[in-house]
Amino acid sequence: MKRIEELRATDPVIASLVEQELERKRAGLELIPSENFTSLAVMQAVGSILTDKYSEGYPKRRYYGGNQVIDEVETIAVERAKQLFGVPYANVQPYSGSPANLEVYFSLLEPGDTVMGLNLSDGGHLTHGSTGSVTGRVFNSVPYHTTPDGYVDLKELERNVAEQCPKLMWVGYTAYPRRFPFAEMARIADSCGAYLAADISHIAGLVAGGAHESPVGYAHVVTTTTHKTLRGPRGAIIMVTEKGLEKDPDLAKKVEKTVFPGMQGGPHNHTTAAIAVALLEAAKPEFAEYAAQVVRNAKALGEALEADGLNLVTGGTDTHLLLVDLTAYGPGFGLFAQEALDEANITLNKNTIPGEPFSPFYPSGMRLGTPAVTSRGMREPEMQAIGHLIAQVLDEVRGYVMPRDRAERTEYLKRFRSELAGNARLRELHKQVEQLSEQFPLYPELND
Ligand code: DSN
Repeated sequence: MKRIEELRATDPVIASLVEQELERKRAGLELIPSENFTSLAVMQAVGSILTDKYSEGYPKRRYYGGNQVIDEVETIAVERAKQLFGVPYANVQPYSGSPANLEVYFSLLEPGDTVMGLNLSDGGHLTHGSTGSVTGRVFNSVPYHTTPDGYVDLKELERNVAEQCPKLMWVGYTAYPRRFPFAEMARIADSCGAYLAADISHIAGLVAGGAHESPVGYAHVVTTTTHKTLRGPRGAIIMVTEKGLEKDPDLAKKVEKTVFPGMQGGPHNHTTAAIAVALLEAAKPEFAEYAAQVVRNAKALGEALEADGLNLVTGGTDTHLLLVDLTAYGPGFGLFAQEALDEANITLNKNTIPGEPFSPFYPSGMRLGTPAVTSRGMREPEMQAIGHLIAQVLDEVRGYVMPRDRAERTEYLKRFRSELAGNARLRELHKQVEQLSEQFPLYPELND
């Protein structure tokens, strides 16, 4: 980026790090499925003067003066969210996905109430009742799981719901490659009068672009981050559906009060403006084409990986995301895979797989996806090439076996990392990654 002269003059250290990150992205392949490249318009809104304003409250009901402009910004963002997703209420103030989900709990539940979300290591999210999160400690969390073949185990869920009717159920996942079962989950939630909250953070862009079914006819509440497939700034939205208002006409008011003053202070107005810009972009026909291409690319990448002998959880994908089962390389191989791919400038993340045989920190799978490479303009032929590059990188580390003993593991990983750094074939693959990436400029409009 050529426009950080003032930052460079004031703080050359941070400016240099920003440039290094830009270079890392430019030369590499970003395959973390929850990451993307925002437009320059979104970044300009994030970097705007709106960051300076305090505006606790809501449009026309603020605790500070001088909010004439901010009121308009927030109103536009809210209206665009309502229109894009087809909901009667949207709150664009949540700072990010985890606060948004906490705000849903504290709008709907009392401490100790029963909640059901997909188990973290089966592809759920921390805030869906994991014991690592406050949500699993303040509420009575009864997680559901995936079956050994990787699909949501609706039968187990149905049994659990019949036995201990939860007050809230989450449908929404972070490492689940198949369509989110909104209709099935709604039927189960309705059978005991539970609230159904859809967390569409991963697939919001696909929903907006028509490449995944919308949860709006099924869920009472919908949450999403704005920075994943939706391609906006880091932020979040809570929406209440017509179905939610039918169940509780005060639901929108409850959410509003929980967000502010319940759990947050001043809204991040620069983010709100950038969310508005992203929502405008997401309503355009070219975004629908983008969303469809994200899915086509994920399928093509999955096919390429399978052709090279890799094993996909559920055998494929319906979305932007792929989960690869690496147990054929050995339990706990995910870290070797992630670090070797990092060495070649291919970025993805190690991930647990259904029935994880090792541990969450040393898992046996890897998670990858196509939102960011699709934003760069890559299509099926590039997915073929990327799949093949990944398989070649993994071949370089085949044979490493993750020790279960902690002290042994520390020594082993030291040796692994030093061998990785000296691997000439990985350096060659790194060059090939660079050559591919550089054909797809990040900001073609800047010639940059
Ligand atoms: N960290 C996000 C992801 O990568 O899926 C979820 O919060």
